[in-house]
Amino acid sequence: MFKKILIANRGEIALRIIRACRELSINTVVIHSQVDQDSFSTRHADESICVGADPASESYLNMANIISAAEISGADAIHPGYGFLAENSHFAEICETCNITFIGPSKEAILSMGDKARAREIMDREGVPIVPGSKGIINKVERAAKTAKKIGYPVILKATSGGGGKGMRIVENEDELRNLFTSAQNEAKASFGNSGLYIEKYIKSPRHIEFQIIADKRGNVQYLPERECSIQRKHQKLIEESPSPSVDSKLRRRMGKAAIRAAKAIDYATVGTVEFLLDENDKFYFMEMNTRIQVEHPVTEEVTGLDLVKEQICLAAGHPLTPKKSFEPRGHAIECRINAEDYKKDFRPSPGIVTIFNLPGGPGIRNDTAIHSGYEIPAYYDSMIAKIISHGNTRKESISRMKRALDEFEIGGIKTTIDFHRLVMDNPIFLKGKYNTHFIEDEIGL
Ligand code: MV4
Repeated sequence: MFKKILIANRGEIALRIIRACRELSINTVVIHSQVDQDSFSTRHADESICVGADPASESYLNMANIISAAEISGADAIHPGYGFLAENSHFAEICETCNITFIGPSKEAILSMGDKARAREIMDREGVPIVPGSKGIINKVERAAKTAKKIGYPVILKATSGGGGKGMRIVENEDELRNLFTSAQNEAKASFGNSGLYIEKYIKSPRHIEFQIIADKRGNVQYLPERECSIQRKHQKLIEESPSPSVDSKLRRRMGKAAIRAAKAIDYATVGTVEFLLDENDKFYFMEMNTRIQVEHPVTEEVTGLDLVKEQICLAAGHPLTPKKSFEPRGHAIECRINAEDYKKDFRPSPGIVTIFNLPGGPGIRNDTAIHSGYEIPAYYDSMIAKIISHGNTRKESISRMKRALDEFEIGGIKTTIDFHRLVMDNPIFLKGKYNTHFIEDEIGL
């Protein structure tokens, strides 16, 4: 097992990893930027090292300084968390070269899942359902038009180095395709350094259902109950829940087995997430695979009793997957991401000093946060300041606990999305559980 882990991240996920290390009796060293000098994660780690100035490019993305911090502190592993370098195959390779374990999958797995067109081809070869579309990259508009005609409009153009919704275009007909294709290539080149595009049939009103995977370094893979992540705005997830109100045990087993095939196709190890689109006829299609621990992992922990970060660390250290029965979820969990944003003003960021910060608690409530009263929210990083997770025996109980928690949660000095979440918890469509990825624009009108 590792003796010392360097946490190459900040905020709530850095604190979350420190907590897991503490329970495993592993020493921790956390890196930070200048502005994060006195953050909760630096206070709770055994050591902290400043790796650069506030902009992420000079600190949390500064690979050379992070590796130096690992060498200086004698860390034998690095946990990247999510975001920043978590899915950077070059960083994983540098760790390997320096004999520091990267707590995640192999650099090859990160690379292949980072190339979305290649990921589709791998999944198709392994019998994982994919959306009808192009075989690999399409470079010429003529070929794009031919493929689109074959699968039928509307289609969706996607950047192979994009993901998470970036670089996507929905196309209704051939004229639009001919007008959009080149600009989509140029935008992909400008945004991701790779102009490669692929085409898929556009699935109308899909749900975003994702499966947590845990896998050891000996080829054993387990799926855990799904997470419903359809409540998103501009491809930013806002609310997640497990299990999905749309998935019954039979569909769970079918999708879970497909997720295992996906992981085995790339010799996946540690923890990862296979994202699917679920259409209105309960057909599901591989969308993407995320090769990191995700923001929303707590809802899976609440319905399985697992500590996914401890699992991830033990699996990265080469421990075997302790064989588990196929998981049916235990009760129901919901997560609301609380952001420092003014949702009445198009969710614009609301940085500043938090004057009041009283967290909710009581039965079935967990909060994952790294801020406190008096904390100044820096403008350099993402706006999420806390996650509130509720758990209950039923979805109804989980919702009632989330409502209570949101009413208890007091934050002063900045605008937050607490009241937005409170709105959703009262929304009839949400309460029925029959919602899709258009929920925010169609039902909340934001
Ligand atoms: C799609 C789609 C419909 N049809 N692909 C969005 C982010 C990236 N994960 C893929 N996404 C989508 N891909 C096909 N063929 C609709 C979306 C989509 C979406 C998917 C999941 C959750 C929220 C979404 C919001 C808008 C579009």
